[in-house]
Amino acid sequence: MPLDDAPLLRALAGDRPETTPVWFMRQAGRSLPEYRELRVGTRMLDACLTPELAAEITLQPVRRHGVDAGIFFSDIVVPLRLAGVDVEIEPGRGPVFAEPVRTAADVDRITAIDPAGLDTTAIAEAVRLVVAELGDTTPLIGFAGAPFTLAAYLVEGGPSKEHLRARAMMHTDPGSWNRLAGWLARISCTFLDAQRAAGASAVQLFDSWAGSLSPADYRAFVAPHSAAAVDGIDAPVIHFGVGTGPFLADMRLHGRADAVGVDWRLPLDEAAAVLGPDVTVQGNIDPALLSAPWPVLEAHVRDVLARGRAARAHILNLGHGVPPEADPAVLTRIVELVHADAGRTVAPVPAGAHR
Ligand code: 1CP
Repeated sequence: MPLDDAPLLRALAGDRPETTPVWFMRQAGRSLPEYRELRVGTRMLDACLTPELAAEITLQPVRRHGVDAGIFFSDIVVPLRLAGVDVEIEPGRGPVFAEPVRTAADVDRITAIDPAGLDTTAIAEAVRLVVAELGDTTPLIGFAGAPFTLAAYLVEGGPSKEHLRARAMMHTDPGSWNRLAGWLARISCTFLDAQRAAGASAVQLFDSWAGSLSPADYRAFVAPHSAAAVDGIDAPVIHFGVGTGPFLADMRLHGRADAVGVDWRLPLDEAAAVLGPDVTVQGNIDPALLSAPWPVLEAHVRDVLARGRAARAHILNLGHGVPPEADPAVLTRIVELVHADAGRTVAPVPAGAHR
């Protein structure tokens, strides 16, 4: 079977394969005992930049769960590390920058680095190892952080709740904001390009924190830079954010996104009604329900599948990443349930019919 016939790629092209493709954001890592074992003694970013290790961690959830895609094991800040920016990932916390980028002079300094000069050798090698192992049945999804989500860490210096400093910069110094976000778009584009060139079949742009923005700020200060991050990437694009309901249609990036990822707050039939007939939806099992009794979770998964039929095509996923404490056996059981569901034979449900 040529890789183009893989359910994930068919769904991204707008088709409805026999079974709904399923994968999980953050399926690699944290929740898997075999991951925790491999990671002992290796810092997160060092693991990302060791090709054999990154490849093996990428493959672990594919083998264990039988998901329809691998997601490359890396992090949104890896290309910044490759650019020479002083960043570490602190266990239990997340990305931390030694020098936050807050002033016009800080922006000048960081944007003087040429994104085209990044050494992506280790990334390309890891992707090649994964793709060779996955063969022509399971596609690999490459990914990058969207400029706003990267800026949310870079301007603050680390994780924050409301990303106030990045959002303030848009209004206090729009020139600096646009230079920074434009540079981050080129950094992420270089990262995506390296993964695509080495064999990734599709890419996902993570704008995890976009939901902290107003629709007006999203449109004016963020969407153009996100579109630039995927500009020229010759592969289907999935665009994901959390809490983006108020500006979901903008997440299509004027047609550049082949699929839009929806979080657990918005039922997929309602999302499909907003997104229209030209885009695939991805989502949106509530990660909180992974710990619910199986009959409760099963009913929820079936409801997500039914509502997903309102869209042109559906990729089943969680509404956000796998929580670290999730039981991996539950994820495997979801994959089995989705693969046993003969989605194609069921007529599409009109938007809103479930309410
Ligand atoms: O020591 C560890 O194991 C660190 C935990 C960890 C892991 C496993 C981090 C730190 N990043 C990752 C891998 C990772 N990050 C992947 C590949 C694995 C997979 O998806 O299967 C991906 C796609 C990411 C992307 C990423 N990093 C996002 C977007 C996705 C999302 O969950 O919204 C974000 C926001 C980050 C930043 C980040 N990196 C790590 C953490 C703990 C965080 C979040 C920090 C915060 O809460 O702000």
